[in-house]
Amino acid sequence: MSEKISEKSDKKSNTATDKSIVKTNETIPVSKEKVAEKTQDDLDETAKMKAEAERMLAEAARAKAEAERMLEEAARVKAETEKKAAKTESQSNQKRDLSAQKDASQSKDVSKKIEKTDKSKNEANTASETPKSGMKKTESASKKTETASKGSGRTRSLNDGLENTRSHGFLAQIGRIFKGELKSSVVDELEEILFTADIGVKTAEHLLDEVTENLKDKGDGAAAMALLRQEVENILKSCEKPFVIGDEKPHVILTIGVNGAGKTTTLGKMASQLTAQGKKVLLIAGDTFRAAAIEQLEEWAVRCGCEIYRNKQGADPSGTIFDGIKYAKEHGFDVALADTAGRLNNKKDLIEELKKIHRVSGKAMSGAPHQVLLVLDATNGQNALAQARDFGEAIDFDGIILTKLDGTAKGGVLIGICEELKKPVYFIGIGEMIEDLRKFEAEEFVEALFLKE
Ligand SMILES: Nc1nc2c(ncn2[C@@H]2O[C@H](COP(=O)(O)OP(=O)(O)O)[C@@H](O)[C@H]2O)c(=O)[nH]1
Ligand SMILES: [Mg+2]
Repeated sequence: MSEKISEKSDKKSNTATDKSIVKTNETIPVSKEKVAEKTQDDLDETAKMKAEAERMLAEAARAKAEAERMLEEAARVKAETEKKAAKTESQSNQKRDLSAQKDASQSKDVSKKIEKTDKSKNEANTASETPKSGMKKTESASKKTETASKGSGRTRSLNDGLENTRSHGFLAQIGRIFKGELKSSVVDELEEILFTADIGVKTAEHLLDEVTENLKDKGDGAAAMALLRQEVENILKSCEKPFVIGDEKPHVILTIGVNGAGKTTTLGKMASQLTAQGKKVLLIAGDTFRAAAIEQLEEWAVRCGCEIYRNKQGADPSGTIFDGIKYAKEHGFDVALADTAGRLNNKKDLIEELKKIHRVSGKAMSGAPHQVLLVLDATNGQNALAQARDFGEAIDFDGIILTKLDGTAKGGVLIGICEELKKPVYFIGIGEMIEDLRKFEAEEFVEALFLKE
């Protein structure tokens, strides 16, 4: 009988009844192997479930990145539409401002106006020299900008981004001495403002020459301001050029610039924008100097849902970029964006390293890098110009990106950069968001710079 039951129990599968389980328990000593087999099965099953869970997690991360990318794209399209509407609004505001200005200059209350001009000049000096006391003014000024440009999307942001430069930069000072009845000392004052601005001597001379004649002959501040605006626009237009990604696969872009200029952030923003345009983008972590720099770029790769080619900290930057370009070539990437370090032991080492990276890129792919972009920090003012000269002597860069225009009154440095370097300015940075990296458009920039509040 027990034999029979045992036989029956062997034949039975996992669906055995309680009774058969009892019987099986009785035969435990002979089924050790089976227990081991079952344990192995359980382990396999757990491993399978773990792999599945990991796959689902990865899938969720990909979906999240895609959703973020789509949100950013939607924001970009929205901003673009709003920009068009804002442009129309700004043009009609400008017309209104011009006629208001004309009325004001015809007013007979001359002494009152001179007093007002002097008062606002003093206020401006205090604001730009002592940040603490200037704080209040900046706050109220930015409130004004907010109201003035409410509802104008992309243009509002550019207006906001240039608020500091507009309110406290050299153009604001010139605006004040040109307002109303002109003082006899206006030319001297103009000269002083221009030569102490962040535009460099050459540009200061150029602007002074253009405007002085008008002041001397006609004594017309509004006309002189209009002339200055036109001249600034001419200079800026000379460095406006479309940013084009060539057909090479990959089109390799190398960024250079001092530490902290904004290279890594700018590359992350560019990668996001290009990915949103449907390009297959590879970020190459060529700044192997600091682990944080690699991690920073990695975060951007996650944000934009693009790939990153990285090496360990301390690895040879040229080798890393060489391998990265090869990888991009082999895997059909449209664009490869290579980051570099901005600080090595000294300036000479840095320049030598960049030259080597340049050479080695050409070995990884003939013609690479297809563009070298110099990233400059606007808050450095005249120093940004000096850096551009230094880098330019070592590497023939193709274009400029000027970052951090939002955090400075020295945005006028862009005029000096254009006039002196004669290189295209492709992008400007006015904040830390992806859409804060903007294509540089001279007309829009001048509009925001000369906006009346
Ligand atoms: N406000 C502002 N900050 C910026 C801009 N571009 C970069 N930054 C910040 O500047 C700092 C240095 O940037 P990073 O990309 O690390 O510079 P890198 O050393 O040249 O790679 C970071 O905190 C960035 O977030 C910008 O256009 N506006
Ligand atoms: Mg960096």
